[in-house]
Amino acid sequence: MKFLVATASAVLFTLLKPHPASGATVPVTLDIINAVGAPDGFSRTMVTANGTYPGPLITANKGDTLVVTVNNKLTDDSMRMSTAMDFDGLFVDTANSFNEGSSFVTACPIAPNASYTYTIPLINDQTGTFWYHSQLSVQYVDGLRGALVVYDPEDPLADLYDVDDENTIWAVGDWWHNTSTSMLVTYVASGIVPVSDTGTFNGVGRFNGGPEVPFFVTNVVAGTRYRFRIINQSARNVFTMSVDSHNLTVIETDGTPTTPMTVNEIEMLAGQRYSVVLEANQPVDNYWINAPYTGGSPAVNLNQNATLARAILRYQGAPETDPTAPMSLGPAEAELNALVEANLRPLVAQAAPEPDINITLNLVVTAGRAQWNVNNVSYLPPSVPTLLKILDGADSASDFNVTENTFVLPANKTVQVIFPPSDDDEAHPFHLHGNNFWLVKSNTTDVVNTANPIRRDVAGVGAEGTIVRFSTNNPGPWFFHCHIFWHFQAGLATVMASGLDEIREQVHPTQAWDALCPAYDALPANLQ
Ligand SMILES: [Cu+2]
Repeated sequence: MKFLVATASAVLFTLLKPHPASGATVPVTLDIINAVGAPDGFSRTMVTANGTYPGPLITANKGDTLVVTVNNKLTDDSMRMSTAMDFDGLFVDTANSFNEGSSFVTACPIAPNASYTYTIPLINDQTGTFWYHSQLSVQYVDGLRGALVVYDPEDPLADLYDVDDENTIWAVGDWWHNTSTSMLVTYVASGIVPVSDTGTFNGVGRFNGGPEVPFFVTNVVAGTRYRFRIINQSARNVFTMSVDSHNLTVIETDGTPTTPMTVNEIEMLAGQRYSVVLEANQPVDNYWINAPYTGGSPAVNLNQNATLARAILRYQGAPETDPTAPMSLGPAEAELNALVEANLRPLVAQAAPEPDINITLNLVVTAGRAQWNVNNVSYLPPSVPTLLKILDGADSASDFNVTENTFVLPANKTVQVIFPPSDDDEAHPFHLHGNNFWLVKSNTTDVVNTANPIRRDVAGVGAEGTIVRFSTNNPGPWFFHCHIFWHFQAGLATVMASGLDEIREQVHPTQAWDALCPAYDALPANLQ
């Protein structure tokens, strides 16, 4: 269904909004193929969905069922040949936990020349901005990442914006010229996390000395309000978003409708998402969208120039040229009004329940090595997925390898996880699968807020300490890990496995799921 929208300048244009009926089945086909591309002008072989970086936008409506068929057509064994798909931030019910896509937690990877269909009912009226990426090793570094939006036909904040469509997605991400597999070898040998060459904005970017790849252009019409959905699809980098001369009003945080909060700069950790409303209320012109990033020392990689991570906001009627303003990193100090995570409030206030269980997680790196530890354990993926062990009768923590760092929890309880303050200068974006959490203490504040904390699924863990609470009322083995995938690969992960009896009662995997592990286990190493 198409709506005609009249803007203040009396320009008519069509606004693509999905049909409002919910409960539809949304079929999606992702062909995972190697493709040669040059997002920043440097040509390399990539792992892609349907040949593009980022992959195609997936859209659905509240209450729909996504049916995503992943056809593994990878042929280049200089990178991982198997694959797995995670749909970041979507709630997953217990019965469907086998379709959650986390390698060696809820499923085995998909072998080359094989297919798997992830059937994902969208539950709990969840809406918002999400993304998908490979959840096998650090494979998404090679390009396998894309945006996923669940629209709300009854969005309570719809009055605040006029346009929200496929042209209002801003996906930023870190980009490397080397393959993930070669960089993983270097990381293991050196203990130094690979420093990106480039920051990409909707799949294009520039590096020092590289070609002047045209910046991505977002077209706007004066007098119109846009809902931009910003996704940090990085495996490491922190992006700081701003638009010259424009404010950004946050209305969504990782899928949680948010009490509108107007700022002019937003720092985003890997995996985080925000929707912002931008009103095109400035003189017709070109404006910089600034997306500088941090992630390791630029001295380690001389290609890196964070100032070159940007795009152009172009008003209808402006010349097709770069903005004349200098490239800045964001608002000047005197005008800065940066988002403070601790100040975010959900549109629907909800107190965090009192915890039944407390867990303290201490994150420590093994000095000089590519090894991270949570409470002295460095996570290693098991050969038999956690879920399969549970279905086969695993009942307590001792039924899992120590290196699975699996916390066995009762169903229908509230779990509080305390991350004590650390002396890390790089915050770890901890991400919970299958759920979100109440962020009762953000790393940006000393204050504990249990009355109306924001609910999200990725939050920074660092110098100030972080406290989250989550419910185990949708039991499952849910990955809880750092979204800096280099750290994740180096062991910075746990599994929060709740309600093991409930899992056994409710989870009935398909034959297609049963076939994944035998097929993967039979592969020679270069095809895994
Ligand atoms: Cu980390």
